[in-house]
Amino acid sequence: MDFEIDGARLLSELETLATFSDSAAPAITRIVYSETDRKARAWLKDLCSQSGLAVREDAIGNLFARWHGTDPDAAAVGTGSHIDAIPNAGKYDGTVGVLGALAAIRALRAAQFTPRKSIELLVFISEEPTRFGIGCLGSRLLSGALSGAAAKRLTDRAGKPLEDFGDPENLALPTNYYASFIELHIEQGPILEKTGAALGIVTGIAAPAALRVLIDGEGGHAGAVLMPDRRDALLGAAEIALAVEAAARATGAIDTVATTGVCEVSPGAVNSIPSHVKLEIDIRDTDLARRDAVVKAVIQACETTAAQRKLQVKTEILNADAPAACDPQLIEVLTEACRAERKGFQRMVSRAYHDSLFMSRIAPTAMLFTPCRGGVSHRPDEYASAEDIVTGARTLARALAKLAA
Ligand code: HGY
Ligand code: MN
Ligand code: MN
Repeated sequence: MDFEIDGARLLSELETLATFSDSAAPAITRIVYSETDRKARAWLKDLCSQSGLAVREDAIGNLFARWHGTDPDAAAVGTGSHIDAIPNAGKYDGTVGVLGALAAIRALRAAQFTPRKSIELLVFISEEPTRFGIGCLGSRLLSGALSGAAAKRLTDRAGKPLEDFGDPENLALPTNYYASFIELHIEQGPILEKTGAALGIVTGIAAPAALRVLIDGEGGHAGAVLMPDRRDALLGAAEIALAVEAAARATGAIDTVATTGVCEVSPGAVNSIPSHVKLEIDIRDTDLARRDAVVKAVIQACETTAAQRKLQVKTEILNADAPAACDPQLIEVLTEACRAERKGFQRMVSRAYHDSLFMSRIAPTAMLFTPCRGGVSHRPDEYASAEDIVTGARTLARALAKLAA
């Protein structure tokens, strides 16, 4: 069976979704639970209803859009991704997996395909860590990886608790709610473009960890306090950031990566010695033991810097998750679907994390990648070609048809 993706409609919907942004084009900023995010999700909800899907939303905003199959007792085939975006991001991260899946469902309906198993588009809330410091909040709660009680302790940068946005209790999906789950996503790396493949079949998702480090020094007048008397929190932070880089490089493995992505200095005045710094550090590896060794080395470096510079340094592990292996049968289904597409494809790991990292705990899960130019992502110049996006959506349609038959 061949399926016709309405490419023009898919691309125009991606462009419309990109207009829901709190930064000037081409940069996209769509932080979860912002007014912009709320409007984008309301727009998307309408789009799903107009496409004939039964839409429901859970208490924190995960969106479920279901095409009921002929066998109501059969576990559904799930697909989907996220539409929240970090500050100053691109327009394809997450959105291709949501609107591409909607386009795939429309193509199946247009081809008079009748699913035996229901097909459900799931739009995860809060995949990005921007507001609450932890990624994949929606899928952690849906998979039971994070309890409602633990989620209630999360607050955003303004100190607002997650509960102000919705009750995170009792959101976990029953086991075998999905018979399978496939996420379409841009690669966010350079491999597919380098090898010229149009499609990537993900075999595993790297293990992410995030740390928060709070550094307290003395502060004081930039002119009056002499150098030997200073306890400058920013210099401690600088040493720790360099230790983060050194710890990642020291493993000798190319799959170990670490980034100090957040550095907030206070009081933040040019003539006042930094008294407090907040760092947030992202550490990943495809190998769990290696990743944990880097986390340990970074915590050790914090303690050494604290002692040497007479600073108070508090470290907190925000998350330290296991890697995910994708389901071998689903990898076969995706391989068959890619072959039918008659374009180059290859198997690969995902260094970015995705909601599939947690969906793999409650259902056989796999991911389908499409190339992104120069491997650039989480930047305004993130770009995926119309042709590649349509190829990804059509390949997903094939896989969904096979799984829901
Ligand atoms: O950070 C990540 O890997 C994902 O893009 N949120
Ligand atoms: Mn992202
Ligand atoms: Mn993403």
